[in-house]
Amino acid sequence: TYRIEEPLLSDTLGLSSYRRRASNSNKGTFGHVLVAAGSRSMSGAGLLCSKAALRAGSGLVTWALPESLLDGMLGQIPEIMMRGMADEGRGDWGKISTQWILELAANKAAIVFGPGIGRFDNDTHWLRDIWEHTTCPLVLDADALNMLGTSIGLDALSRRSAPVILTPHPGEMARLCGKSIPEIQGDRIETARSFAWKFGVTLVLKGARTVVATPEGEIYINRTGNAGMATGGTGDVLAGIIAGLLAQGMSATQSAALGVYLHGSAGDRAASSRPYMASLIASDIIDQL
Ligand code: B4P
Ligand code: MG
Repeated sequence: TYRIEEPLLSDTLGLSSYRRRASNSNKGTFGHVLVAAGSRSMSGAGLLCSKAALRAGSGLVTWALPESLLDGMLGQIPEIMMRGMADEGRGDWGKISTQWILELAANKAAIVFGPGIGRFDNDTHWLRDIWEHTTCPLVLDADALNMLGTSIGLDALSRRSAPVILTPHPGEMARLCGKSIPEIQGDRIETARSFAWKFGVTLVLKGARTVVATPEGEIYINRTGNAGMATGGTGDVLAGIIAGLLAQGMSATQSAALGVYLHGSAGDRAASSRPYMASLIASDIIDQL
């Protein structure tokens, strides 16, 4: 068991190399993230996730979203590219085509799926298509986690050659592993460790003292962050940060553990710059990255 502290991070998780950028680098050096996120009532999740991936340092970010939301989102973050998917005006992911998403995924260094996508009718095939036909690291969050069991099947997870990082909060973890939230919270480390080990994934069990468990059975416990972060959208920010680190070539373990640490540190800075942490909102975390 490790505690994440600055000296340990510098030595083992690559924080020191992350801080340096070679002077002759270009945006291609730092990878291209595909964010598949947002739906009519939760488009902000895609904005937060995309902006966080950029602030974490990825060279490029493309946000894929239902086409009817595109006009309202254009220009909100001038630095990101957007691609709209034909949605027959529905504003959801029900009409997603395998070919469309695979074309978008083709040249990406990391993909993050799930923030704010909601549930939709044909959600069983497309996640499996992505999982089978793409070769870059995948971050699955929010409703992508809720559809995991029916689309890919947990037992198949370990057969993917590129890394898979799952970022459940305790409620999502309960659905994934069939335990109750009190059972999970009663033994967060063992819950995370056994799931990551059994299914060959990197698991980020969120909440105060987020636990990162690796497929090899290692555990990292985060000490940054605060209760001001218990507010809508902060999980979407974390998923974007982790994908942004993956795109820069960090391993799944580095990206998950360092991402959780940086997310909490930025949250601590955001809280300390306000008289009451209650007023912290997810965008403040991005601003402090
Ligand atoms: P959803 O309605 O699915 O919430 P969401 O859209 O996923 O929100 P978001 O993406 O912003 O936040 P997330 O939790 O992903 O589900 C919320 C429901 O899930 C709750 O009503 C509850 O039933 C259950 N649930 C969630 N968290 C729980 C918990 N800790 N205990 C029991 N039940 C829980 O991401 C939030 C981010 O903020 C994470 O990175 C997290 O680590 C961080 N954070 C939150 N509180 C923190 C704290 N006190 N200290 C440090 N970090 C904290
Ligand atoms: Mg969430």
